[in-house]
Order: sequence, then structure tokens, then C-alpha cells
Amino acid sequence: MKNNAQAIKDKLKALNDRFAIVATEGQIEFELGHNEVILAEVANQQAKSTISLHGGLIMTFQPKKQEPVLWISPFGYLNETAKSIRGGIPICWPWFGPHATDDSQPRHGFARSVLWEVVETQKTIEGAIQLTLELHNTPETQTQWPHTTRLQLVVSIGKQLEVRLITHNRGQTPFVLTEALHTYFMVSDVTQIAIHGLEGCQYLDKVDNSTQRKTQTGPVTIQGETDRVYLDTTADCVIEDPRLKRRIRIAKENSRSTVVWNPWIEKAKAMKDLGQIGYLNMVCVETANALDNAVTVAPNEVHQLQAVISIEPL
Ligand code: TA6
Repeated sequence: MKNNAQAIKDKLKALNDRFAIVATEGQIEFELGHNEVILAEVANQQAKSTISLHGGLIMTFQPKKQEPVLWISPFGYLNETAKSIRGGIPICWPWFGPHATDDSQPRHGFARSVLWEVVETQKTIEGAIQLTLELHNTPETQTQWPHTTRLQLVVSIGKQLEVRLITHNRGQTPFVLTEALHTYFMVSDVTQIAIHGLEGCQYLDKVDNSTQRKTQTGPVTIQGETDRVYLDTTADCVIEDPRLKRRIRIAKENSRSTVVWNPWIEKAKAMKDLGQIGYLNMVCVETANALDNAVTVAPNEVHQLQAVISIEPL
């Protein structure tokens, strides 16, 4: 146990020696969080953010003089199956939802529940801090995903939050993946918000067993359990939050699906890590490629899923 603690301390020191940027106008440092998870703490003139190396989870993002943009469980422990802390931006990869053929595989893939490696930190000319994490094949992931891939997560923290999930196919054969930046947004009261951008889109409604395609009329509002995969949409989404007097804009690239999820009261109770009223303060609007929008990546090709999250006054 002592050796393990020392090994983590040594790792932390090595990360800080190599990757920390300490400057008055912008910095990134590595610290130890709960359960000995290493966290990247970013703070600059424009925003602050915490990113966990466990799962590459962007836990928080808060632009200067603004309320937090992401919702994160106040019960910030790794959940009962140690998949991920609920909240922030879990990475669903290389599949979204249940595995297509094997129920014993974890929901939403394995990227959110394994350790990522830091490969680069830098300060951009705009003054943002950029952190690049990488996930390599291991003997364990190879059994779940028998393809030679390099997965990178590039996170840029500035006035806006930019997230790029980059899949490199380093093998000899094409593969098909589904994926999502499963983003939990903080809202004042989920029953009072409106999500724009999906008007006229077709969606599969998991609450209605996804039996038929439905068409969205008007903005999405949440008045009960909501679990929808909107297909064939590349549009920006905007969460309008009158009480917080803000709009959250989610602009995306190389994403053809948007998932909207709120578990509502009963499911939230069963989940334990949402708390009594957690469901009221969160909504997931996920930049995704799911179901029919699965992506094929040819050998030596790179696929880059991107979301840019920014705040506008209302
Ligand atoms: O993206 C929506 C969804 O697939 C829902 O069906 C819901 O269960 C949610 O993700 C959370 O999944 P998790 O495995 O993190 O509990």
C-alpha cells in the first residue's frame, strides 16, 4: 500500500516536472484527488477547469464571472461500478449505449473508465490552456476492442471549452465505432429551459422503447423522463436558461447525432449519485455519432469528433 502511495506521488511529481505550466496569466498543474485519482487543474484569465486522468473526464468548466457550465454530482465518488464520476463530460467510446452484440461489455464503452496518459500541455496564442491526453491499446482493452487505435482527447480551456476526440486507425482493416461526449450541463431548473437546434429532426425515443422515429416540433423542453437520440443532425444546439440569464451554445463538427437525456425522478433515485433533486439541475446534450450514424474509419484514417461550448447572455 505504501509502495503504491509512493508510486502515485512519484507519478504526480513527474507529471508536474514535465507538463505543468505555472504563470500568473495561465496555468495547469497536476494534483491528487479522491481515490488517488490524478487531476489536471487549469486556471487562466478566461476560465478554470478540472480534468481527471481517470476516464479523461472533464469534470468542471467555469468561465470567469460565470456560473459553472457543467453539472457534476456532489457525491463526487467513483460510482458503484467504478465506471466514472457522474457528471462533466464522460467519453463514450468505442461504442455508445449497450454493446451491439455482447451484453457483458460495459455500457458506453471503456474509455470513460480507464486511465489516460498526458502527452502534451501548451498555452495557445489566444491565452487558452490546451491539454492532450491519449489512450493506448492495452491487453485488457484489446479484448474489448480488437483494433489498433490511438485515441486522443484534446481539451482547450479558454473563453470557450473546446473538446476534440480523435480516433486514429493504425491497423490494416476498417472499423466501425459509435461515440459521444456525454455532456452534463448545469441548468437552474430543467423544467424551465428550452433546447433549440433540433426542430424538425427525427429521433428515437428510448422512453418509448425506440419503436418508431418521431419528429421534433419546436424546441425540446423537459417535463418528464427524456432519453432521445436525434439522428442526422449537425446543427448547433442552444440551451436557453432564463433563470440563469444565459444560453449555452454547443457547436459541433463530425457529429451527426445529438442525444438529450434527463432521467427524471424515479430513475434518478435508483442511480444514487444524482441526489434527491440532482435531476432538476442537469440536462445532457450530447455531441454524438450513434445508431445509424455510426462512423467507419479506414486504415490510416483519422476521425475527429468536436464540440465547442460557449456562453451567451440572454
Ligand atoms: O445518453 C443517455 C444514456 O444512454 C441513457 O440511456 C442513460 O442511461 C445515460 O446514458 C447514463 O448512462 P450511464 O451508463 O452513465 O448510467
